[in-house]
Amino acid sequence: MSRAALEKFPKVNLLFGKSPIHRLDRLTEYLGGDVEIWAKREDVNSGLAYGGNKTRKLEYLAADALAKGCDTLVSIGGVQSNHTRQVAAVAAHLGLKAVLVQEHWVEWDEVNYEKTGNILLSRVMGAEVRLDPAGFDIGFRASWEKAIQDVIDRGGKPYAIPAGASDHELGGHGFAGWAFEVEDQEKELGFKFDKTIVCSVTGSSQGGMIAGFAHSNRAQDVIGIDASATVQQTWDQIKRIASRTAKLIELGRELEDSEIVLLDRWHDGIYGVASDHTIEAIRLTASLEGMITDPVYEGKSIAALIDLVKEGYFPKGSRVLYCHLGGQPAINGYTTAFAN
Ligand code: 5PA
Repeated sequence: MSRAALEKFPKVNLLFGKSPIHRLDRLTEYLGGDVEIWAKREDVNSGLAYGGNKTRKLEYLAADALAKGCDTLVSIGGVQSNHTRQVAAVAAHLGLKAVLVQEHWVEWDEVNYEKTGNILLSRVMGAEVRLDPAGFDIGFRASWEKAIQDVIDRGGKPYAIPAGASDHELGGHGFAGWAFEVEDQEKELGFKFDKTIVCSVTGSSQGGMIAGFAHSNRAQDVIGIDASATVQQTWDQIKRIASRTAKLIELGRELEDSEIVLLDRWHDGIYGVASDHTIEAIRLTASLEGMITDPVYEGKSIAALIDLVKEGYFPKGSRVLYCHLGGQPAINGYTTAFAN
């Protein structure tokens, strides 16, 4: 039921196709070989400015924006937001404008933090970038409402996209589709993954997966790794998005709290800054696999995966799917974390 219901929602194609799944052989071997580690790569899902999880979500929001005749995408994130960079790319690709509010979500004292990485790419793509001093919060913000109003005052037609394209009625659709895509790829591979690991902050990557996997009662096998350090707010938002998406794609039942699994040991106590432990996990994965993860999101979820395997969390013989959500451009703002 769910898959057919999802297919009724219009989307614009922004991805290359199915994102690739492959085995991380050397990481698997390094961790003893009892648990097979695989990755599904949203970091290479699109040719639009390095892609990432938002590009998949934006397939649905962009279709809605075009159907409504909007001419400007308005969104919000931190200075090194991957999301706003992907909004800028989608706007450029579709011939729309983009207004991006970039808040001071992270205290990171590095000379080029406000000039390099994601924010540089957004500027290159022609987005209007507005720096704002407000701190980290995944909720709705006055600066974003103001940016929307400014577009109206200028005679434009804004399409409002909340942080991470998450708390929006179409925010969970992209990753509900991701869950169905995994099930198709599992048929090709000839086996099913036992668990999925995914980083969560604004919640619609995990929330969408939960809504998609719930139809085959696999939602609780999605292990969210919080990187917000405002864990309850993220949990609540995942639940809200998963429930809304499940309803829209006609799951036909309510979700249980036990289907929302969010672990809180790897956020390093703060959004946007990585502990030495996280940096070590980033280096380990990069040196064994050539797979790059970032200090804000994916470094924290790969650290969690490594620790969980070491701790024996997954039974012997398990196959674990690490969902790589992108985010590498931000590493350019964190050169001092890798200086020695
Ligand atoms: C982000 C989010 P959700 O926000 O869907 O929970 O995904 C978390 C996440 N990995 C995981 C990467 C690389 C991400 O970029 N990024 C935000 C951004 O502004 O970039 C929304 C916070």
